[in-house]
Amino acid sequence: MITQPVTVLDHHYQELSIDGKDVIKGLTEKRKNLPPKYFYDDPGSLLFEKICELPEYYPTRTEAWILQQYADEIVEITNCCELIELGSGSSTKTQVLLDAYQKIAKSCRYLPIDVSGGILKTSVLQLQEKYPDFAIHGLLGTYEQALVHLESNYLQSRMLFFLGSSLGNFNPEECDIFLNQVSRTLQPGDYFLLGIDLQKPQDILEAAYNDSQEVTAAFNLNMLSHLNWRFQGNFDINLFRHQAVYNQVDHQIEMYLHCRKSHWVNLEILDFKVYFAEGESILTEISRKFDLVTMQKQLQSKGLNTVKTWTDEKSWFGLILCQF
Ligand code: AVI
Repeated sequence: MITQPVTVLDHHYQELSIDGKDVIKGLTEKRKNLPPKYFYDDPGSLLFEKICELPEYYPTRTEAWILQQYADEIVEITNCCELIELGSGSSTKTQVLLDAYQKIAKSCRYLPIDVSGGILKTSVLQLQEKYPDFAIHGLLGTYEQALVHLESNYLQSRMLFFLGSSLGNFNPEECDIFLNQVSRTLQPGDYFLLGIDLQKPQDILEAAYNDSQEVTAAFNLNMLSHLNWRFQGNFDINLFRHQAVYNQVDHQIEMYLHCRKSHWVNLEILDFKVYFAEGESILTEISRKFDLVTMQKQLQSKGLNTVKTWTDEKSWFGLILCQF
């Protein structure tokens, strides 16, 4: 019997989540903004992979280093049967954990979850070949859909993990909702492994999001090309300029597209026209930078108690393992 490597969590997902209402809403607000999910069309996903390799963009390699150092210890502590990864992407970093699980010859179930069907399917097929003793099955959907699905499909002891500091792209309210949902998918004794980017000097943060090769600029501007393609728009990317600034009060990087010259933009499929004044900005992403102790307290308020934390030598990135 050939089983499908990926389960689509909501067959209407594509139509439902990209009806563009959020674009209209964001661009009609006083401080214009766009949801970061529009970064990730195919070219955007490729640009993000390139960002992860940039010399200035430390989070990916720092988290990978921590995982390499401590994967055996994580496996020894958790020793669970079902590994679930939210926002798995290419699952590259995860393989360090899967290797460590394989060493203790445990037959695990690995469920990678992503919104991007292409990358999910490819990585599931590759992983099935690499780890023939593991049951590997992808779930295609949003975090929210996946967490609802997991809540009502509990099989065995779990470790849920959310790496790459993707939590930082949620505002505090979204973060709270997300963590509530996470704890609803866990049973007493289950684990949650969270990777978070930590607060550090402004110059290091701003360099990571304003890289010298301008890959992050291309990634940010690509959002407008994506909207053009999806909604038959006429954004001219030459009329916008990328900038990322660190907001020291809210401890977050804010990525903007600044308009160089006043003009109108039309998104035909949405039947929507919007005016940009010269100097006006669109906020396309926040990337929050956390304090390890404060985050542990927030997790604890959701019943997620820290078992152990790990960081790198400079304390730039943190991994928190908690138990429900
Ligand atoms: C996906 N996310 C955790 C990245 C970040 O650092 O907030 C997205 C990113 N934006 C610009 N560079 C990377």
